[in-house]
Amino acid sequence: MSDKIIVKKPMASAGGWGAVWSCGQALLQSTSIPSSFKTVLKTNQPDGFVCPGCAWGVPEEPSSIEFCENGVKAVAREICENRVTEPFLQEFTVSELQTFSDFDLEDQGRLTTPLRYNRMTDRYSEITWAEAFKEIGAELRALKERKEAVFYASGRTSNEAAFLYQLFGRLYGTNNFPSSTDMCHEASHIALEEAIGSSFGTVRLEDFAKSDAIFIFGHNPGSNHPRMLNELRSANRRGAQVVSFNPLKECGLERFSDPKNQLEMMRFGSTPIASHFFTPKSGGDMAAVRGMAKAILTWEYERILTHSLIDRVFIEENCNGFESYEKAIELTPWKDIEDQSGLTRDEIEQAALIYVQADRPIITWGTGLSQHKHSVASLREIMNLLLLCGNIGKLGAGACPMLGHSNAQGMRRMGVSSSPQESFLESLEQVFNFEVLKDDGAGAAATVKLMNENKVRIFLGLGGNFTRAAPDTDLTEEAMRKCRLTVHIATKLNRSHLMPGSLSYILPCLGRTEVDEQRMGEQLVSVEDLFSKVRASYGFRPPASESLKSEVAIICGLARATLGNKDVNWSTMESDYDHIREKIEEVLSGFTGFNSQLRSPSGFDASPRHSGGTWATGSGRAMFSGYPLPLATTLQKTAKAKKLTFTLQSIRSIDQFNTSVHSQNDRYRGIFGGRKVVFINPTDMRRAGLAAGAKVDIATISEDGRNRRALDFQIVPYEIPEGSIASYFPEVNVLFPVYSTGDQSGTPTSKAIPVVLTKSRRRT
Ligand SMILES: Nc1nc2c(c(=O)[nH]1)N[C@H]1C(S)=C(S)[C@@H](COP(=O)(O)OP(=O)(O)OC[C@H]3O[C@@H](n4cnc5c(=O)[nH]c(N)nc54)[C@H](O)[C@@H]3O)O[C@H]1N2
Ligand SMILES: Nc1nc2c(c(=O)[nH]1)N[C@H]1C(S)=C(S)[C@@H](COP(=O)(O)OP(=O)(O)OC[C@H]3O[C@@H](n4cnc5c(=O)[nH]c(N)nc54)[C@H](O)[C@@H]3O)O[C@H]1N2
Ligand SMILES: [Mo]
Repeated sequence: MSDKIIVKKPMASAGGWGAVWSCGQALLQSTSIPSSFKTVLKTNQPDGFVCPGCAWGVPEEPSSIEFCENGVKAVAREICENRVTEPFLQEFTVSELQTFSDFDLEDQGRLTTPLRYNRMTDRYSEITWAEAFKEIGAELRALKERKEAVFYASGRTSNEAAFLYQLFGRLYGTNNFPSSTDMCHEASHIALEEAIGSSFGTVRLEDFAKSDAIFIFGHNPGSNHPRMLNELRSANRRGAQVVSFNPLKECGLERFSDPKNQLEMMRFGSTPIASHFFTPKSGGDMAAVRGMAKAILTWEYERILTHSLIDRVFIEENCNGFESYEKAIELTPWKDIEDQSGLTRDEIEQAALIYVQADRPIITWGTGLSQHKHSVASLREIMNLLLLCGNIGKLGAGACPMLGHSNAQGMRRMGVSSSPQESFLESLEQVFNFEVLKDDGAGAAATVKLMNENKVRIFLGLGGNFTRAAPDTDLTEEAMRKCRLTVHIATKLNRSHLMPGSLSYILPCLGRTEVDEQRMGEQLVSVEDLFSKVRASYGFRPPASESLKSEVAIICGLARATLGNKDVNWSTMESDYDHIREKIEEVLSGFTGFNSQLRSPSGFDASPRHSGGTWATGSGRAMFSGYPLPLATTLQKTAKAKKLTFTLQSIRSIDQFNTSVHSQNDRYRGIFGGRKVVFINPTDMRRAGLAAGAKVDIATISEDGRNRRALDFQIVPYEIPEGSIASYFPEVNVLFPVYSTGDQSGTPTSKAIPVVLTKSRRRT
């Protein structure tokens, strides 16, 4: 069989009939058509469930279609008909299952009963819930050094489960709560908290309709937040500017054909989205944004216009640190700005002009900004630019980190973090009357290191796929296997489950679409979107199996078996989730009347909109920063001189949700039948003597002497800046060194590592 990947022209327009067809395909493969249609129509409806896809919001008055292609795929995979059965588990050893592709593992369908790993037979087999809880509880109790346990969580989990999970962990005595956020937007939370005293974005969904300039830094809404394209389309139609900063000209930012717009669909029409495309070098955004501010301040000093371009009153009344920021800008020469950003002064001034001419600019950003070494500094620079013109706390303007998982924001607010706010911990102590560990625990990358050094002995995973999502796949897999105990709460089989510690369990849980029946009746859970809106999620489908438990019930079962019902009555919490929400209300401000507010059809805001005046920073004022530009935008400064050396970034396709890969295609980028590709600039190809379709091996320029290689990737000529290459996550995670993390954030630098390409030796 040929392993040639078919490469076509990238698409210019996102959405359209392609999206409709793709939804249809996903549903056809899931379960009976009427049932799956009925389910999909419940997505993001007031009486339905919150989409388990991305964290984009839902309007106050939702239409009957509030889902996108990604949501349909996520739902279709949850409601599939396949089940992991005992005969299947007896047929294959775990070593044999490791040879399955990620797709085939998930394709076995829903997990239905608790499973225990047997080292002698190298197989998982069914056990009862009582056995699972008892045995895991005993192991947890037996661990003397409680900090040797980590509680990992993925941002899909509900607020209720997240809150109980961290409460269980902290009562147990650990401070290690690594999460998907550590690999995603941790830098955003830190930068926002430092700048304005709140870890979350300042924009509300309604602001998009009022904004007159939307700046999109380092994310790809066409693939990753498709419902955002509706807002961008309306923005374009009313004459607002949409400005993209991205090394790649991503399809959805060029044009969008709205599947909900009958006329556009009938005519095969589409609407242009971005008015301007700036293509910075990888990691060059901080320089570009500084350049924008430098242009604005230069015009201001030269009094080019009669009115002030910056908001002096806002700065005076609200901010600290303006002088050192001004100084940092003055000390940054245009040459450095141009070199590092890869943009000309002309281009940067053009962007600056759009920014200052706008009354209500929004700046959004994605992992293209949050997964670099200097991410926190870059994001502070964006916050500087917003503060400079008083654009925080204004309707239609502000900062908007494009969080990924549907409850990434809520999960962090609920305290699933290895470095939560001190005020949160103090509040938790008071409400539950116990002493909480105050020092920071290990994030995701640090967890891998600690597991490898045998300093973490127990890994609990609330969803997610840690060994595929984390960097350094081989090292992470080894690390997981070194644990004494690994426990995964999951809906479907994935590769992390196949790296068992000495003892290992898989605990199957309900998905979002399913009815959650507890002692006091049917339960609802809550989820917070990236606009700080908290909404209720009601499951309505019969569970995939009668023996499934909810995430909340599993956490309560584990906690009870480990700690008993003494400090917290886990049984009461489990019986009626209103009791959990009562406690959340006591711990967190912003959740007053949680239970009643949650039942209002449009939900409620978890944090009030900034209105200036008081800021929850240490100084009580919003803070400018004055970081110097980074010396280099990848870790290996010396690397760029060499001929076949590139900065590698990892990206997603429309047909995956993180480590769940739905198909081998990326129709937007014209890739069919495989994902092992390297997108590369044609000039670089010529220089390196590489032809389109050639196979290359990618090797990391490692700093620790470890060999990191990914073999047989196909060369695809692409519009990408020279010196940068791109490939798909998670296939290339084997190349990303666990030591290469963001300053302050600890986030793996998934958007920039130095690598070398060599022609593959294997004949194709
Ligand atoms: N279909 C789908 N939807 C998803 C997900 C998924 O896997 N699939 N994942 C969800 C999750 S958890 C998340 S966090 C979000 C992720 O959403 P995104 O942040 O959009 O994620 P990526 O696909 O990794 O895309 C990163 C983008 O940043 C650009 N980029 C890379 N480096 C730089 C840089 O230095 N500067 C600039 N300006 N741009 C850069 C890349 O070219 C790419 O367009 O999506 C969520 N939604
Ligand atoms: N190189 C590179 N690495 C990256 C990134 C990158 O851009 N490049 N992105 C990073 C980002 S942004 C993120 S957010 C992380 C994602 O890291 P994770 O959140 O750990 O990964 P996911 O792939 O989202 O997790 C998928 C698994 O979740 C389980 N699951 C699905 N639904 C449910 C449910 O309802 N309950 C439970 N308990 N389990 C469920 C299924 O078993 C499924 O296999 O990866 C990070 N890793
Ligand atoms: Mo993410």
